[in-house]
Amino acid sequence: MLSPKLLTLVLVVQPGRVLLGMKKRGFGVGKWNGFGGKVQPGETIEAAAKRELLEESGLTVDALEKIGNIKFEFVGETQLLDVHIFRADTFSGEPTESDEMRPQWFELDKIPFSQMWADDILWFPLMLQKKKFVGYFTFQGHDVILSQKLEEVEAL
Ligand code: 8OG
Repeated sequence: MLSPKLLTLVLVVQPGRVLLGMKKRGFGVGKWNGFGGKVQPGETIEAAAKRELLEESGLTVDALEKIGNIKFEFVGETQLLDVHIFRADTFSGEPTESDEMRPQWFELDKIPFSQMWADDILWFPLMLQKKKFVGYFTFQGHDVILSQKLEEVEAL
């Protein structure tokens, strides 16, 4: 039996660019990613998304738009990562490096997919077009996708 683990991920998007952070330690180290982490007991998913964004990037947001939900299975591991993905189009504050992440803006035609999780290149185009999606990916290790399902949905 897989035990689900709730995680958040926030992409901050401005006209023509997206903010990513270089993960400095832990799970996904060395990859560019949005900002997020584990939902704590008693916390809503959205509150967790805002907290993790602030902790890792220094940015505060009022409104987050739910944009996707992807579940990740890793062969040989018992946890199923249930990642709730949000997009933020406005924010306050200045991107600031934290212990976990080094933030950097990327122009939309220069997103560093070769240094990101392998699934991201499949759903970033949907996210950037504000299309909602759900997915299920099975990984072998952290770089190889064994099976994938990704579909657009009307609502999450
Ligand atoms: O707290 P921690 O840093 O371990 O949380 C993991 C973060 O990584 C969380 O924001 C969810 C995110 N994440 C995955 N898998 C993937 C993935 O395949 N692509 C992207 N972009 N993010 C992922 O756990």
